[in-house]
Amino acid sequence: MEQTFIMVKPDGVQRNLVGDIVSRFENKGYKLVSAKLMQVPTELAEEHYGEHKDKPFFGELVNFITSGPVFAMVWEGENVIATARKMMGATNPAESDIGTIRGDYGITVGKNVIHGSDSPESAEREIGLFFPEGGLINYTKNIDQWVY
Ligand code: RTP
Ligand code: MG
Repeated sequence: MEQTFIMVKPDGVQRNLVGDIVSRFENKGYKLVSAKLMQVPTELAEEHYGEHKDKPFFGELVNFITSGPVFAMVWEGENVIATARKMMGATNPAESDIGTIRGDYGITVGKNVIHGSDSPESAEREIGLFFPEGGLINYTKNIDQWVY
C-alpha cells in the first residue's frame, strides 16, 4: 500500500491545527503509520528542501521550518500521495481552493501550514529522512473493510 510523508509546519503547530489535520486524513480513510513532534535540525531542513537550494526563498524556507516544532507523519492508503496533495491545496494559499487545508487555513506562500510529498520518489526519500529509525507500524484497522 502507498505511503506518504506529511508534516504540519511550525505555523500549523503554533496555530493548533495538528488535530484538525490528523482528523482530515483519518476521516478520508487513510491510516496513520507513524507520527512524532520534532524540532527539525538545520541540516535536515536543507536536505529535505534540497531541490530549492538555488531559489531566492531557500534561506527563509529553512529558517521557517526550523523555527519551531513540526508534526511529522506517515500516512498510508490507496493513491495517498496524490490525494494528500489535493487535500492540501495549491502551494500558495491565495490560489488554494476553499475546502483544502491551505485554502482554509493559510494566507501567504511562506506560511502554508503543511507539507506533503509530491511523488513516490519524494515520499520514499522524505520518509527515510524524517524516520531514519524506520519502525513504521503495520496493522489492520476494523474500518479498512468499509473503506476498500
Ligand atoms: P511543500 O514542499 O512545502 O509541501 O510545498 P509544495 O511542494 O507545494 O511547494 P514547493 O514548490 O516544493 O515549495 C516548497 C515551499 O517553499 C515555500 N515557497 N516560498 N516565497 C516563495 O515564492 C515561495 N515559493 C515556495 C512554500 O512554503 C512551499 O511550501
Ligand atoms: Mg514540495
